Amino acid sequence: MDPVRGVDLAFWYILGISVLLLIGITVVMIYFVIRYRRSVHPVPEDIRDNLNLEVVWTVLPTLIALTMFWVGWKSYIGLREVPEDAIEINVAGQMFSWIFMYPNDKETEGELVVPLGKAVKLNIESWDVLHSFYIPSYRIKVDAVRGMTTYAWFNADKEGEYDILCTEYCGVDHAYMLAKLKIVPEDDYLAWLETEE
Ligand SMILES: [Cu+2]
Repeated sequence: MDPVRGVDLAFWYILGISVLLLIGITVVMIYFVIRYRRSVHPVPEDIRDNLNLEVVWTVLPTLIALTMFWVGWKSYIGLREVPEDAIEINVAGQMFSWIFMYPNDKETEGELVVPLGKAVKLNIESWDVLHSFYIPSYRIKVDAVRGMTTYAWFNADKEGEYDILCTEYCGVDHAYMLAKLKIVPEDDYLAWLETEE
């Protein structure tokens, strides 16, 4: 499944179930408060053991939690399985900017340009402390760790400009560690790739 759709599906599924439970529990709670108020039921009754009820309230939430896990797991797999035809760009985080390195050794700072309609794999590293590479529009957020290469990928399916942020507090200018993702037609990308900065 497309990663953006997968992540959104997991989000809305879990949020939907949470809202249903909130409404259900609140309605039952209000009903019980009124129905069993002290003026009507002054003496509480001690009720013990109801096997059927206990089985239901154990099995049902377990099944619901497992479906949440399944939806989340499917979306996670979508984020980790990179299409084979993806183009690869290396990314380095440093205090306080993102550096992008292209296959032809072109290097940019604060600007990631990719061709429209391609899957893009980003190999992410850090040159100093912990950073975290974040593109909200494509639902990817992966730590940049010194001495270790992590990765993320996205489907550049819509032309435009998108925000890139660092989302791991990395020092005084962390908040300014911003970059732009630009998705442009492939011809523009190839021409851009050959220009000198
Ligand atoms: Cu940072």
